[in-house]
Amino acid sequence: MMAVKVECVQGNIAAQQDMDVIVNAANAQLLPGSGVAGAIHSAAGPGLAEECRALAPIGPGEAVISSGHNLPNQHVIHCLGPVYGVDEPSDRLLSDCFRNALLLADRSGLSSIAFPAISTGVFGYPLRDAAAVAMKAVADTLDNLNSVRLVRFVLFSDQDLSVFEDALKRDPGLSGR
Ligand code: AR6
Repeated sequence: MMAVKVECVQGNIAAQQDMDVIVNAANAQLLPGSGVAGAIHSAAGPGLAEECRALAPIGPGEAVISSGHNLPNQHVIHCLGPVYGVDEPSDRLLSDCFRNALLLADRSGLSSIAFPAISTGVFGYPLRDAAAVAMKAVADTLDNLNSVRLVRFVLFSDQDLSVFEDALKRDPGLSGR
């Protein structure tokens, strides 16, 4: 198994110049929304929403891939996270988002993927719990990756960054990598 690097940075998911694919915290219809989806669609331009029409709707935990349009990235993977306390089991559905996105990127031959903190905005998932789920999902998927070499989590605030860095350090499958 080749090494996969997992890192956390503070920033804007729509401004990751060096990544092959960025992940969208989408809605079921894959329409431009607020937060991550708003930032990605406005940077990508209207061609993204047009392409997405044929890919929608998706269900919680699912991931689909589109081109990146005017983004600096070749592709966007759109994931629908669970609405916390509504789409159950929320932890399983959130974990499916990360696993399905990683496997889709890998099958597409991509080597770097950037994730936002899916479900932790409008969808209400507690950040600390979401961070632990995200890290475990990545750790559990590593053995199945052949082309993905870099997994980056992009957090909007310094506070959110420290929560994700802490979860990365605590995950038994990722710490010490
Ligand atoms: N870059 C990185 N992180 C961001 C950015 C950004 N540009 N903007 C917000 N965040 P959210 P969800 C953080 O609400 O909870 C949308 O309208 C934010 O602080 O974007 O999965 C969709 O259309 C939070 O921690 O996604 C859906 O209807 C995290 O990203 C719904 O909201 C996710 O916040 C999806 O809700």
